[in-house]
Amino acid sequence: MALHKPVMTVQQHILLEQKRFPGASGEFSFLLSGITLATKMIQAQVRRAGLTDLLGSYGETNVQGEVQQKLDVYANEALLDNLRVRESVGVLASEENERPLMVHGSSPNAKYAVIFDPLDGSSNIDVNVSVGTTFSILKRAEGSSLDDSSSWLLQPGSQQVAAGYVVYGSSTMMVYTVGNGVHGFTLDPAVGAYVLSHENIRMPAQGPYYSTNEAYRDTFPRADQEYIERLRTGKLGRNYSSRYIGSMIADFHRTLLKGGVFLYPPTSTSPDGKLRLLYEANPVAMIAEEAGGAAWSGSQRILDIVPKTIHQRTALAVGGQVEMDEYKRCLAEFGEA
Ligand code: AHM
Ligand code: MG
Repeated sequence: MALHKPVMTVQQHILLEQKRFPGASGEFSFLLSGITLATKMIQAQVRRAGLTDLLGSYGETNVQGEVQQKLDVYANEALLDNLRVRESVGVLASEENERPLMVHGSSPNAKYAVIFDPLDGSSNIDVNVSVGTTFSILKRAEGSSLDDSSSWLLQPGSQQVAAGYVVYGSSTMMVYTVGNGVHGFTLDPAVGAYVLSHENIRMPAQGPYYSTNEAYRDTFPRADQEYIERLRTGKLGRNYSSRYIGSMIADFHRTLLKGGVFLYPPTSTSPDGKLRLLYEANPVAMIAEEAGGAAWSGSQRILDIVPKTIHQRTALAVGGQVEMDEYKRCLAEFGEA
């Protein structure tokens, strides 16, 4: 009887996926290994957060005007340090940094821009609630200037060549897509490797939960208020229950696996929505669509939005087919805002 069970690590998986691209040289898998390594470092600190001196605020505010947690800063540095040494990376853009970093931007070998939110939901960290890292990878547009970071970054999400996230929850899990399905890998802490645990994830067409910050409901646009009312009152043929963690990645991860809808509409305090298009909405939108779901802002498909600035915000509704069809119906009936 064989005692050893073969496993598929995320690195093996990426190498197999890469073979689908003609002329692939291995540089893309090396780039992604920077993300897997950095997120293992981040999870090690997250797991020990109460024991080390890494809890609490760092004493500065970031470009979004939010108080930076020490772990935000640690996570940002871990990603920047591990990615800037990959020669295929030309630009790094982090939610925590005002300006993107040109790393090998003028090298002809630099092809990719990596965009990330190092620690999403970090205000939850002190109370042991799940947080996450998101990433989105764009390829430098053909003919675009090597030294101008905007031409690398201000592309619609439909141009992403890969996207994913890591959720630091009851286990650490990485979910990613290169446009060929969505795959989930659980970190085996004893071995230190992300191991394939959720192959070809499909979002249920209809799920049991809706997820939004109901405290702001009275200030949502009319279409969103009506939509929530329909979910609550059985108009979609089932009685929805509500779940809201306040960590987008944790809320989205549940929505991806169990189905339903997550929404963060415009509110009186965040009239353009709170979430960031490049760091948060684009990666989850690509994953949702690849898994059979959809993602919309108040007026259009998230992946069609052409960004004007790297830190721009957007309204976001992301979920399964049945929920999102009804969402679009509400937008058509009640207008977007
Ligand atoms: P962050 O990137 O500064 O951590 O903020 C984003 C977080 C999301 O994870 C979450 O969906 C949202 O903020 C929660 O906001 P609210 O507390 O307004 O419901
Ligand atoms: Mg954040």
